[in-house]
Amino acid sequence: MIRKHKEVAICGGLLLIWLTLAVGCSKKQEVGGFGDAAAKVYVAPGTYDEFYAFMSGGFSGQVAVYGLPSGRLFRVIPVFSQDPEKGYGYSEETKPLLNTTHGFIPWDDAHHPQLSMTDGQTDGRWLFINGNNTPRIARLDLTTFETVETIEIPNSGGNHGSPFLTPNTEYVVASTRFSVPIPQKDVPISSYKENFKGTISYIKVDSASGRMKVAFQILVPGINYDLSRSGKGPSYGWSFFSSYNSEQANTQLEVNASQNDKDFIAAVNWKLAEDLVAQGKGQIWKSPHYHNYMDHADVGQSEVVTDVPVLVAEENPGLIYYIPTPKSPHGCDVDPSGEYIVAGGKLAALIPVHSFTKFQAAVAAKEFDGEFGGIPILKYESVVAGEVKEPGLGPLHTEFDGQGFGYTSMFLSSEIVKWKLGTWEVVDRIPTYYSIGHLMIPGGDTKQPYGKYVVALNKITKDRYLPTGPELTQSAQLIDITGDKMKLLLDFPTIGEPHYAQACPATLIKDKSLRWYPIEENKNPFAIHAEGEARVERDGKTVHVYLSTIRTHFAPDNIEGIKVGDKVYFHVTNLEQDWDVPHGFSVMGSTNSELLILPGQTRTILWEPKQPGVIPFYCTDFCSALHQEMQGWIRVSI
Ligand code: RUQ
Ligand code: CUA
Repeated sequence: MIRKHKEVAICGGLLLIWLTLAVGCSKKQEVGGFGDAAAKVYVAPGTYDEFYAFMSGGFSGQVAVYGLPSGRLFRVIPVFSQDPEKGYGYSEETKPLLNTTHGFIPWDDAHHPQLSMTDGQTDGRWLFINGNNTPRIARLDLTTFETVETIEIPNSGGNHGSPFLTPNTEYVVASTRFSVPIPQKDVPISSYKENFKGTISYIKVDSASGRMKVAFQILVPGINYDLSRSGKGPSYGWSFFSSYNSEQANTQLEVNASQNDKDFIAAVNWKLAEDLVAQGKGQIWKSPHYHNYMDHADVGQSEVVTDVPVLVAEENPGLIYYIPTPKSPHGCDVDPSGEYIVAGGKLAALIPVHSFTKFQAAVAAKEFDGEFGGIPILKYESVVAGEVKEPGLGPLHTEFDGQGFGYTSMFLSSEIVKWKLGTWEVVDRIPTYYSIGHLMIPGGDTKQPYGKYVVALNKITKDRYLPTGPELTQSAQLIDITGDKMKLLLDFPTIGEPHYAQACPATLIKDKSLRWYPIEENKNPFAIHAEGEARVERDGKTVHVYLSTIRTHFAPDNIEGIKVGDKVYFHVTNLEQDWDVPHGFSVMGSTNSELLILPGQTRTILWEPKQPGVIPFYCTDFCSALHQEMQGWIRVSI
């Protein structure tokens, strides 16, 4: 399939490139010749995968959990999107997680999963992921694989550079992809240069509970802050953000934001920022934002937080430096030692690698090359450690194997290049099918990567799978990196659009997995703890049905006395105390979704009967041989 012109859009950037080249889709791979690949990905029935992989669903607003090396999909976890399969975002308990200052928002664009870390290593406790559209960060609990918290990021236009972590999960960061007037005001769009700003936010994570709180924000010049990594080892205390549109263009960015030879990596001294805020140097801004969390009773709560300390970058010398970086950099990655900062200049013909040691020396010697928005720009030559020459086209993201090599995804030339840290020479390359965005090595952003595989996360899969109409699946490709030459092992489809993914050894998570919620600890105010407590209570036009489920019946299963116009809340408690025995609940004609109630849990759904009659309800999850019998009726009268 040769195409003369191929229009490609880079996610995360706003770039359209007309390529008069037959890259990507033209180089269909030979079939066969995979040697022992099948054996390497075969996980025999009844045995486990070595790694959990958490892949973002992109515009599905979800996270998908896969096993590696098999590529088997285990679970889809709803985060920013309502999910009728699980009743997430439909049940009264989970609806608060989707509250924002813009109202109830049942969707977002989830890009970058990030596993919590202790001392720069994955600890298997939580997974964070950003919502790009209505700026939010979510936290998932890896004992339950459920979303337990969301926080809105105030003073932000597009939360892309997020939620990258500091090495002990002290903070998750969030940076503005789209500069906007901050605080918001009604101004001409053409006044971008005077009025538009960005923010870089640090969200404190409580080390015991995981609870998030916006600790402070830094008001920065109005350019697009794209991706980030934190320093570690010698660079601990700093974080690095790629940026583009240093042209500050407000129209036709594909041309106008691609003028400058170099944009910046912003190096932020977050330890200093912490001190400045502690000294009261932050201005307290009134910036209302929602903080939503599942409380001790597993019931969602929303609170509005208003006060946010804001540091103005240009008023606080030493807080931020700009490192010139070619050209419209996208990825920004720090190697395991913490010495090297690698940028993916998506329009650059090379991969620039900065040195933290040189950066510090350049700052001390004031080797500046002017300033931008009051922030000193360092000299490129003073900071750059080396350049990976002729890597291919469209470098985006880099991960590390812990053996001294970097692996960079090349969007335009659809390949992964492997290069050596220190000598910067390209040592291997492998085609991907097609248009790779992110790539992921288990632990590839940590101090000690687990290595073994690199997973390519591809945007386009033309001719790789059975066709499914105009939209084809997106996909991941598993590549063996244990030898000198990378070897393709497996293709597998993914949900939504996988931007980033992270993986860790299954042993960090699997033995902590919760099997059921202990019923004696169920503090939901509408929970019942035994079938004898099941009942119907009326309070004016509101009816509370305290319903229990256990194999294989509901109690009560004959409900009378409901009237047209009532608001009926079904509070369904699953009394099972056994692994993998959820029950479902649905009512004919419900305008809401079903409920899926995990063992020991209570979930509530609202039903508003519109006409008289006798309405059936039933269990939607095949729970035993008598699942078909698990049903009941509700009589509705005028
Ligand atoms: S971004 S590749 Cu958020 Cu690179 Cu998608
Ligand atoms: Cu309970 Cu089917």
